[in-house]
Amino acid sequence: MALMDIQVPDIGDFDEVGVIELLVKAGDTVKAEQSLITVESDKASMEIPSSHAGVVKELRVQVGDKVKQGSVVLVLDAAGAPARDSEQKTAPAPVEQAPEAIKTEAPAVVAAPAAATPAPVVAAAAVAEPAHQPGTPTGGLPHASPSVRKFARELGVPLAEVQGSGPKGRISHEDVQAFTQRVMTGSVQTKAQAAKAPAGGGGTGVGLDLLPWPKVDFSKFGPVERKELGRIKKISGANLTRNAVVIPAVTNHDDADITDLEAFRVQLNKENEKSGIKVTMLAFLIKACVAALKKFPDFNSSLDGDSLVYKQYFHIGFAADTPNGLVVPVLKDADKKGIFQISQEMSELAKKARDGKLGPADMSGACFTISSLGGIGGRYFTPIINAPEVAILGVCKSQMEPVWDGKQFVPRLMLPLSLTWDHRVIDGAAAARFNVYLGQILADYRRILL
Ligand code: CAO
Repeated sequence: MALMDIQVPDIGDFDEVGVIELLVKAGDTVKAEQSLITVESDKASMEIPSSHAGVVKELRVQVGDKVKQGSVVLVLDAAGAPARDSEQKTAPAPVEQAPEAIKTEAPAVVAAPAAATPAPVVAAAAVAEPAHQPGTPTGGLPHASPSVRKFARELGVPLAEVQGSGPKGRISHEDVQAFTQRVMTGSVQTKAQAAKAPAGGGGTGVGLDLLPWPKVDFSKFGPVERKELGRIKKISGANLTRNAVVIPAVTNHDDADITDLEAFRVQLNKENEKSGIKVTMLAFLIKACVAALKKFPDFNSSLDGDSLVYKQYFHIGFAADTPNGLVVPVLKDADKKGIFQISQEMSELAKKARDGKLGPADMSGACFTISSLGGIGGRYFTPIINAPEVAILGVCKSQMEPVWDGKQFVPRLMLPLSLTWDHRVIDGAAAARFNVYLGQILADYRRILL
């Protein structure tokens, strides 16, 4: 047995470099000049070749280690291996260099090894030649030049899964690009993606590979003040983000003619002035939504894995704006309550919300949510679904509009409706029907009896 330390040769301008890839493992048979590890400085990466042929006895470096000239890469049993031609000296093969690095000297040519590093000898200026020739597989590594390997590493492409189009299956830059394109379009899955994909097949596992959040020093542009987000904003923010990202949500906009309903509401409030209960448009909307949920039960369901859970109860959440942030109290069993009771309970819940006194029971169990900005203004908006509900109705301020009645334009009070729905559960046609039905009830409330 002729054990020898294989050391990092002279690597030119670079003092210390990081190990980013191990190309061999203990037990591998390596040839002279075969690449052993890849190292990377801030300017370039290069492969460190073996000065001798033999069998790897022990690796002395790991990914993440810092190495420099003379660091022992591995212990090699060179017994019986043909000695390397002493004239054919081994240089680290640069993988890719940043422009500044190219301007600097290539790794220096050293004629003789330093005393402390007898084994490897560095020779020849840096060249972009691959460390491995096509057709010379190295310990099971795919055939690819160092620059192609670096390119694949940067993209996170598993090179072993790329089909090479070159001689003897050599992988080119174009092969890596084509593979990446196929993965991004979903026509191919990497093994890692396939392993992560849910049972039953769905999903490409591409994931949200988002850019980091922009970090801006705003004080550079003018005076600023920093305030911590409130507790409600922190909690609702996390929920809203999940719901916005996970749910394939679509919003249908429509208008409902509430001319007669508003007149009825005003009349009711006049008649019942002394009761102290103010009937709101939202109460009528809640009742109308219950009727629509009964007619279109998919809207009163929740996704649970591959199943839909259909609720036999009708609890309606309504978004309430409070000084501390947005909360959603839930009006329970709306199907069993009349307009007066709904108006009264809503006003109590809204007060509790503003006073910050809602308990968890007041805010749980909703089947469907209404978010009304009608008291404020605006035309349409795209509310975010309150998971695990599958739809939400956004309502804006009603206004008089000229509506064509077949003969003439007549002034009608029109209520803008924005229905956001989960496309995994509901189709566009069903959403349009839901909105149309809602509009019909609001235009003629007698239809709720049908
Ligand atoms: N069109 C025109 N006027 C409307 C209207 C509509 N769609 N809805 C309400 N109004 C009127 C009311 O009639 C009332 O008028 P009067 O004072 O003359 O009677 C006035 O606007 C104020 O109503 P309100 O908003 O206080 O009452 P409400 O029952 O409509 O709503 C509540 C109650 C709790 C939903 C509401 O106060 C609220 O908090 N809304 C904001 C919801 C929200 O923030 N949604 C966004 C969520 S996404 O961030």
